[in-house]
Amino acid sequence: MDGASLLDDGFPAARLFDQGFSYTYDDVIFLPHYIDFPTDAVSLSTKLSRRVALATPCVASPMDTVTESSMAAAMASLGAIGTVAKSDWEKLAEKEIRVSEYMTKSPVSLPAGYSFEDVAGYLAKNKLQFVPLVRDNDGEGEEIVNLVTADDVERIQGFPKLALPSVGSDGEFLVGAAIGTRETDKERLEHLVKAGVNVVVLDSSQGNSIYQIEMIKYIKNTYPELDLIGGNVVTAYQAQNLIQAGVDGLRVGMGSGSICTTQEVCAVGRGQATAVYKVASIAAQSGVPVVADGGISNSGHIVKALTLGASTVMMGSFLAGSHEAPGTYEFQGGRESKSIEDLGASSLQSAHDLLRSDVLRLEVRTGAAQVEGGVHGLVSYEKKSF
Ligand code: CPR
Repeated sequence: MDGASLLDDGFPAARLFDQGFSYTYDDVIFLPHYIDFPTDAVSLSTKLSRRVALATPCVASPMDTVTESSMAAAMASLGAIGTVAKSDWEKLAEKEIRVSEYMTKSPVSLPAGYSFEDVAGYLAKNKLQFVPLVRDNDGEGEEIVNLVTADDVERIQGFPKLALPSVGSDGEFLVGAAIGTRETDKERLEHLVKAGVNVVVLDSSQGNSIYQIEMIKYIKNTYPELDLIGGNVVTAYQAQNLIQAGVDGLRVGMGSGSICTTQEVCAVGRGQATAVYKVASIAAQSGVPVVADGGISNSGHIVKALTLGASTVMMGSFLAGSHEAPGTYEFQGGRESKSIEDLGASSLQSAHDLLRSDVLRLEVRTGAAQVEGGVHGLVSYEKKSF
């Protein structure tokens, strides 16, 4: 064998994913490439959909155990985004009712223009647990625009400074929301648009249906300025149909979610690594960003999803149980982030370019290799996922 053949090491993605196997994130591993830049030159800035840019490629799932306002605000403040299910609103018989009718009066308030630091200082100095922020409503009294609690201050001060926050042209945090494809979802969408939603995600495990395609056409006709993410899809054919209908982003995953039984119950789906690679490959030709939805249980899975062509990862169970998720939680240790530097990529675009030019090489990991790739052989060990 000559030197050139010996150097042709590992599999290009196109070959690896064309062998008839359905690979999960754990099944595959990237071979390290060449680093010619410092760690602080790595940028993870990305697009959630055609017109929504993010500094951090992470999305909180529209699940009632994951994303309500706290999670959406926390994700946006870190440069990522949350997608709310807003299900409590749907249960209200009177949808136009004002939030103020549910509230008790506060003896103190601060002007809405106060900075976070000023509000934090005011709460600490006066030993208060919360304070509403108000603005003058065109001479018709004061309008509450926010409520800051001492818990919010403690949490926000503890956030790592990762990236610029996700803020829209109106100066507010970006937020997404999920809707279905029924007639009632059109009314919900109208309220979401009035409330300032920045991106809408269609919620379906099999998105390639006449119902979704009609909904995509309705939304793009009625709200041409609103970015719309369709899905879920796992094949190039499904993706192509939704792209032709007009989506601005695609959500990928069928049966990969931590609480999803689709593959067992319905016998359809796809390994998430294969699904992300196949869909992202076709979506890239139309400039449609891909959200890799579900199956993330450690930071290596995030790197794999993004390197296989996704522009963002959507996470449910990975975020559930955190301070910002609804409900109660159990603390299991701190969290920190890592980057894609070992692949020799300084940005998501350069990772995708390396993948598609066949420079980046992969291999399938056998069961034994997966055991070796995790911590092993220790008497006791507490697993951390990132
Ligand atoms: P994990 O991040 O928890 O693995 O997966 C989250 C994803 O699982 C969600 O974004 C969604 O696509 C999917 N999912 C959420 N709730 C589900 C139910 Cl009740 N059934 C099937 N899939 C679900």
